[in-house]
Amino acid sequence: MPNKILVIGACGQIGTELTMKLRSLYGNDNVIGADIREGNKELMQSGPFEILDAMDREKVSQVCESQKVDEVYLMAAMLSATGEKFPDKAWKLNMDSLFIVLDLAKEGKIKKVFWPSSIAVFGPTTPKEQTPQHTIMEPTTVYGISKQTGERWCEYYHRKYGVDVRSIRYPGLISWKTLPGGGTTDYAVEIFHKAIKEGTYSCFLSKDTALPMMYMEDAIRATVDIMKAPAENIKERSSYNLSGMSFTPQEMARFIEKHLPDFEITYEPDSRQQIADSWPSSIDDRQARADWNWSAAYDLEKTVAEMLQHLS
Ligand code: AKB
Repeated sequence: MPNKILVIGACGQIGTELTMKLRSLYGNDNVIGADIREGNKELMQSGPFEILDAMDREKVSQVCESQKVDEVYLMAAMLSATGEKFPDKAWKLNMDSLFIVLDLAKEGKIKKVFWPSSIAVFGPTTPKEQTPQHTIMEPTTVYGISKQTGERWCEYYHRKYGVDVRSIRYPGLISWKTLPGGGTTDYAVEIFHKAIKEGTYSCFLSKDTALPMMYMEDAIRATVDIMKAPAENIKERSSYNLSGMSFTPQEMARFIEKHLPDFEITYEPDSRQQIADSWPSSIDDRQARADWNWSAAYDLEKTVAEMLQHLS
């Protein structure tokens, strides 16, 4: 069991729920949330919090040393769609923050690192269906390039310096507690807010764009489980493929209509369509299943029911 955990990017879509889960598992005082801005009330009030820029090497190091942190979850990142608007900033944030944390682990100042990768590491030349763990990876977004590069560096730091770094290639994540920001899969969350408030949604992807997705509860469980697994079980030190469900906007809309019969969806694909077209439709996660017992619990039907119940 870790003594102290630091979650960098604690106020983001994954960070918020991850921090709360880790606090419930390891004790509120043992899980420090950190972000460049404050987050929701529950997160701010339930345990320690630091205002922290993930690119500030000195401050990250000082928080880890002064608080005797032994595990860092680095959740701060600029996602695919925003990254295309600000390529320099995306590259700098995504890479600088990773090196800071990997170096702390290399120097023995922290014991374990979690770093999220993404299905964005794949590109148009990758097999689209049941994308294998090891395959062609030619990402076309800055975000995808930063994640693929990050994966190589994680593997390198493990092999060369023995750093215990663990990683998952998250698909699009669906959650009701915190909104996503700047991703290509964000429609799968926005659709619920609009369906409930306005009864209509204009989707920025075409109706038949199938993408890999996952309900947040599954993603958080996967994150906790991969970090708890014995080190010898983690055979993939770049990042693990992880699959929850795959669906198109039209399929999701049909499930929403079962609960809200008047719901209407229209399709106006924008620049995010090109990004979505370069990503896989479904993911083969057999290695995560074999190595650390991963298995998803939520399908599309269950996810839609949960989202509508919590947001209504
Ligand atoms: C995005 O759409 O950029 C992210 C991701 C798949 O990593 N949700």
